[in-house]
Amino acid sequence: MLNDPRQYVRGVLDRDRLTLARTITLIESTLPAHQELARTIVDRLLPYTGRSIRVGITGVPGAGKSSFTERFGTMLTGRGHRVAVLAIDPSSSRSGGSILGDKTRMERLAIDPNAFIRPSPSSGTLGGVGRRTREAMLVCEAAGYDVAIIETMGVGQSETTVASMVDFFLVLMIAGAGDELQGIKKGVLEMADAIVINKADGDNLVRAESAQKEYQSALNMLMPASPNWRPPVLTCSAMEGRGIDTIWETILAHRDKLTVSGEMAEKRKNQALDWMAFLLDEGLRQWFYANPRVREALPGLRKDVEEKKTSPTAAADSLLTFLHTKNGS
Ligand SMILES: Nc1nc2c(ncn2[C@@H]2O[C@H](COP(=O)(O)OP(=O)(O)OP(=O)(O)O)[C@@H](O)[C@H]2O)c(=O)[nH]1
Ligand SMILES: [Mg+2]
Repeated sequence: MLNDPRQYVRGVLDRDRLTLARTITLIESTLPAHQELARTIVDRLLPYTGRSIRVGITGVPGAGKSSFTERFGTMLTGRGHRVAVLAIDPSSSRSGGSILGDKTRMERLAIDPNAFIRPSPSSGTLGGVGRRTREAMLVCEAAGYDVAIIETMGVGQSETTVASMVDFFLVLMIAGAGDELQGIKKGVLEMADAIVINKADGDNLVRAESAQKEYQSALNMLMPASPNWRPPVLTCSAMEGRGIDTIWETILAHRDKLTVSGEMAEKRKNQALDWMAFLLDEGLRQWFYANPRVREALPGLRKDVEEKKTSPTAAADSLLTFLHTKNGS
């Protein structure tokens, strides 16, 4: 591995795929030296970021996220865009099996010179998925990708994390038996800029269209997040390639409306501030637990609380007093 940040910065700006991949590997690394190098590189690339359309995609396993991304991504590269796909994959850190699955579901995109696909493991390192994915996205933007697709499976906090770093959050659904709203996590509807019912093909077409109506009426009952955008419910077939262009047009219309109203700039600004607040929380916590006096006193105080010798409040208070002393003293 190289260790001169300038080489990485130049390589990324020159759109060299290998350097891009290596930079993301540094971002994902848990080694302090790599983390520091990554921080320097990302900082220097920052002026070249922010120019992509950032699209988040979520959906239950099997909804067709990878198939959709394949269609959507190849349509975009066909129109002259450069597309980066960052997939947050809970299983990739385990076996890599599902990366292989995705490679086969994204056969064309995986070999498309104007696309860059990168699965990112969802465990480890400071800031978790949020930090790695956000920084990987920034680096891809600096490498000239003008559409960034962040794909996540609907697990844990990953939907909220992804929604907080994109311009447009797309929830991919499939028509199921019975209550169409079953299985959708509360809060996900509120985050959606559009809901798309996939697999609207063959025998499933009628069910997809009735699901569309049900979701639309559910959405109509919610207060839209923006006065200028009512999240639509669309249908598509990733398999047949139907409805994919309408989704892109919807994303562009959303961007245009919110750009004119000033909401897009506001959204990105707030995302940056939220991100800073998150990093501060994270850093404070690390700093606190690294304090030698905290480390020394914590086990005893935990025990005292367990045995009701002291109250949780008193224990926390006495630990927090250590913050008034210099770290390490
Ligand atoms: N009929 C039909 N099948 C589809 C469509 N899109 C995807 N599928 C099928 O649905 C299955 C799941 O598709 P994936 O693209 O792997 O779904 P995913 O959401 O990425 O799944 P995970 O990565 O496991 O979360 C595959 O067998 C696809 O062939 C579609 O539009 N119509
Ligand atoms: Mg997938």
